[in-house]
Parts: sequence; C-alpha cells; structure tokens
Amino acid sequence: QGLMAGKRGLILGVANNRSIAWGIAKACADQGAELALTYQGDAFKKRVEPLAAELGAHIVGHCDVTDAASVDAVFDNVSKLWGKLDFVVHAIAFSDKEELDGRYVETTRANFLRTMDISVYSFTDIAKRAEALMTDGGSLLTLTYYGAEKVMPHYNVMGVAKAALEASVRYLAVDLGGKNIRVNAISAGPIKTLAASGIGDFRYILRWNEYNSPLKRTVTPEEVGDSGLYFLSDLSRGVTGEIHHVDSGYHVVG
Ligand code: 0WD
Repeated sequence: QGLMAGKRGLILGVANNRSIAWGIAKACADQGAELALTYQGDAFKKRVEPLAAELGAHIVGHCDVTDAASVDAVFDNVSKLWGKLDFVVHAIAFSDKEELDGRYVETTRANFLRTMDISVYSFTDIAKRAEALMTDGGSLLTLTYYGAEKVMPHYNVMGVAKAALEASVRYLAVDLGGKNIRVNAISAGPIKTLAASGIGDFRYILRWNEYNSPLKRTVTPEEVGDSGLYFLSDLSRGVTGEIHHVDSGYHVVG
C-alpha cells in the first residue's frame, strides 16, 4: 500500500547513495512504487546495483543521454518489463568543470552545446519517449537550481542551461497536458553530491545558504525526495508546469 502503490517509474541519475535521485527513489519505494534505475557506464554499475537491490528496483541498463542507442535500449527494456510507465525522474546534468570557474563569457561553443545536450535536451528527449508509455497519464520531474533565476557564483553555463530546462518544463507541460501527463521541476538548494563536487567553493555556498536561508540550514536528498513524492503521486494531480523550490526558503531572500 502507500501513496505510490501500483505506480511504476523510471529514475535516471542515481550515481551513488548521495544522489538527489536516490533520495527520490527511496521516498517512492517507501510508498510502494515499483522502480527501474539506469547507470551511466560500468563505473556506476557497481554502485547502482546494490542500491537497486535495496529497493527491489529493476536495472534497465546503461544510459548515456548523448547516446541515442542506449536511451532506446532503456525504453525498450521498460516497455518489455511493464508495457507502461507512470512516472519518470530526470536528475541528470553535466558541464566541463573548468568552465564553471571564471567568467561565463569564456564558455566555449563545444561545452555550451554539450551542457545543453546533456542537461536540457535530454529531458525533452525522455519526455517524448515516456509519452508513448504513459497511457494512463503520468508525471515527469526534473531537477533545477536557483542559478537559473539569478547569477550564482561558479554556475556559469549551467545557469543558462537550467533556465532553458525550466522553460522546457513549461512547454512540455502544454504539449503533454492533454494526455494528463504532468511536468514539473524541483529547484533544490545546494547538496554535496558528486555533480556538486565540480562546482568551485561549494563548501562556501553551503555555508552561505545555512546562514541566509529562512530555515538556517541546507536541505538533504531525503527532503528533496519527499517533495518529489508529492509531484510523482496523485497528491499533485492538479499541478503542472511548476518550478518548486526545496531550498530551506533561500529563494525568498537570495
Ligand atoms: O546541489 C546540488 N547537488 C544540486 C543539484 C542543486 C540543484 C539541482 N541539482 C541537480 C543537478 O544539476 C542534476 O540535474 O540535480 C540533478 C542531480 O544531481 P546530483 O544528485 O547533485 O548529482 P549526481 O549524484 O552526481 O548525479 C548526477 C548524474 C551524474 O553523475 P556525475 O557525477 O557523473 O555527474 O547525472 C548523470 C550521472 O550519473 N549523468 C548522466 N546520465 C546519463 N547520461 C550523463 C549522461 N551523459 N551525464 C551525467
């Protein structure tokens, strides 16, 4: 039983047990969801396998969003496994960490395009594939950051990418709304994950958020997971196109 009983979801972006996607996966599994996870290359396979086992989740293969064949294979596997899909979590982003330092204006064309491809286009690509399997409606969720709205130190091209990702949420919400597929994003406060290790002065950013956010602390992947549960469950059935901050309230002061 539970809020997610009978729901089947694909979660992309579990790299290890500190990933935001892992916080969301646990919250969904606790409420009775059946899950499918992917891994990015063999290095992550070893980490994701025991995590999947912990939740009784299926592993539906290697997924590198820049490699269409791997994404095709993942959706084929999901289709064979379940024949349908109720929700998808997209917790994927990448940029060359060299270019997250210094000035945004120095961003190269190659890294701009790669950052956009992995961090923005992949969500649209996955939404299109998910649409075909969401025959009873569904919920799509992605992860964004305040650097989309305001200039944040060391975020640079990733801030530009997150702004585009947030706009994608709104366009996808319109495209898919007629099929009762909802599309939302959580704008998470800073959390020490593998991806965050590419961001300079990250400890300082965490401190800054502790001192200045209304709750006087940072958030955890578990807290993002619980908010994710709301978007992925029927509790949020009247909500789409939303960018929801889970950041100890930092956005009201920052
Ligand atoms: O402070 C933070 N950690 C915040 C993260 C604050 C607000 C938002 N976010 C976002 C991130 O931008 C990302 O969209 O949350 C999402 C999840 O990030 P995370 O949980 O912070 O990071 P992590 O555990 O590293 O998972 C991101 C994963 C990758 O890990 P690495 O460490 O390799 O970057 O995204 C996956 C990969 O597993 N990933 C890919 N997956 C498929 N194809 C690809 C790719 N090409 N590139 C990265």
